[in-house]
Amino acid sequence: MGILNATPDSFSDGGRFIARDAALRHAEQMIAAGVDIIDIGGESTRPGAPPLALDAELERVIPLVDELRDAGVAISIDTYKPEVMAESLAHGADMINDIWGLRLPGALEAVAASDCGLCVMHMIGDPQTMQTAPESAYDDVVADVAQFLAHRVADLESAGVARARISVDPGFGFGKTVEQNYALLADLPRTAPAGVPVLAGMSRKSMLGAVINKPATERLAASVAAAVLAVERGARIVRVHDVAETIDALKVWAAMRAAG
Ligand code: 7PJ
Repeated sequence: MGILNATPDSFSDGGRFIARDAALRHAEQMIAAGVDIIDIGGESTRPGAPPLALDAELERVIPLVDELRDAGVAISIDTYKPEVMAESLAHGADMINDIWGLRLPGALEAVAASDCGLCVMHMIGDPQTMQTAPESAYDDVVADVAQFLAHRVADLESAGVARARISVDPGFGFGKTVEQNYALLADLPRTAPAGVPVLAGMSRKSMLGAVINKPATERLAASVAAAVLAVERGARIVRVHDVAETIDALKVWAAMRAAG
């Protein structure tokens, strides 16, 4: 899964066009590199980021769905807003990736009637507050995340969502200390209900920066390593910025697996 930021336009109208154009070129590069899913996100959910207005998010995301839905790869939308989910699905998106795990009012209803794929992520608090006190938030981070994800999958199934549509994600960096993030990576298979595919997103995150002591722009090798470690532990989808490099690394992993 390649990350496509449908990000801000620091300029006015001309800038908006340039930003969209840049996003499309980035998408084309990821497709040429062999990406399977493009994850379009309009709102930054980094720790402390302010929320984005609905209209602004729609304006960033929907034109990209229109441009990319026939590009031959699956289109995922990284949103927690039910209106953005519904509108994206109406425009042909294939998957909804929700950091809130479809817990906000209206989210389940927005996806239940479609047959889209889903990613249900674990997070405590919200992006403004989640890093406030992660060290005291869990009894046992792996068991607590596993229990949360198992409950969400059960709730979705009760609401009529087929289990085959669901993937789960422990939510690296969302209300976790560095040590808790690595505990989740080490024990990744234990975070998911049996048979439900795991999505892992560690690309360029601070859990990597904490180990190599480098800024986000210099975390390529660490991100690729993290993706390989996640896939080795059973992750079926890795959410990454650096698609070409990650695919190369996973080809080496796959060649080893095929021989072993
Ligand atoms: C994740 C995400 C993640 C899923 C973001 C960033 C922050 N969706 N959206 N999992 N992270 N499913 O990329 O640094 O870890 S936004």
